[in-house]
Amino acid sequence: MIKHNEKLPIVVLISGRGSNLQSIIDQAASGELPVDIRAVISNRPDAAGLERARAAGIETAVVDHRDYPGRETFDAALARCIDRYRPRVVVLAGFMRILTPGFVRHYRGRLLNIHPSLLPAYRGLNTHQRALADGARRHGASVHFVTEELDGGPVILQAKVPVHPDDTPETLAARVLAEEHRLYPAALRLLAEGRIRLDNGQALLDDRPLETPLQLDRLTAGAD
Ligand code: NHR
Ligand code: GAR
Repeated sequence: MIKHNEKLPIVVLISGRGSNLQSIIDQAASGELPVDIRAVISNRPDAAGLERARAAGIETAVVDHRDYPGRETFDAALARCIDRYRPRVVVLAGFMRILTPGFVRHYRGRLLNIHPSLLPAYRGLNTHQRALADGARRHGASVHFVTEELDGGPVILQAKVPVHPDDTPETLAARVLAEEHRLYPAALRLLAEGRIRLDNGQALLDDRPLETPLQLDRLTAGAD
């Protein structure tokens, strides 16, 4: 295994509140997470997460999708903006625009997303509402490599939460979000340590195929 002692340079893409961004900022600041957040980029000028980045002294940029005639031109501008910061990894944290195949290929193996469901269940939007409507008993969040297939790339790490009989989409979302705030830093640490990579469309952990996603509770229990 290759040891990486350098901090992993990342750019974080957001569209809104930025609470996942905050969890990454906090763990990076405390030294628990060896990443260097080079910039935070939003497609929405009013995203609250931009203020979180500024408060932490991190560079921010806005690439407003409404300024572009279509997805290809928006994605090209977004990629130009990202590449000025030379990140090794691009982190989608509540980023709400579907990305074109060309963009995804440009960052193959270097693009991560956190999705509020136990993938492959509930790809796409409104995941909490759909889990409740189905009477699901377990729900959660997943960190995955982004591929051309929406929410379909290899899953690295998941966290599960119970669904309570009296849950609303809001109470369930809050329970999942609390886990997300532990999940994304844990996944980024594996990447920063050089333990996880994408190879031929498959996630490898310590150079072996990851047959099933890692689970956060087992990871923090200290399997090694
Ligand atoms: N792009 C690709 N190619 N592959 C993925 O897996 C992606 C992606 C872009 C974003 C995040 C994803 C999620 O975690 C993500 C994964 C937005 C939409 C969506 O329908 C769907 C999934 C995700 C993010 N967006 C609408 C659109 O037309 C806009 C919605 C809005 O602006 O509120 O792009 O859930
Ligand atoms: C999170 O729950 C994240 O999983 C989800 O949006 C929320 C963003 O919160 N992402 C998506 O739904 C992507 N389509 P945050 O802005 O506070 O991190």
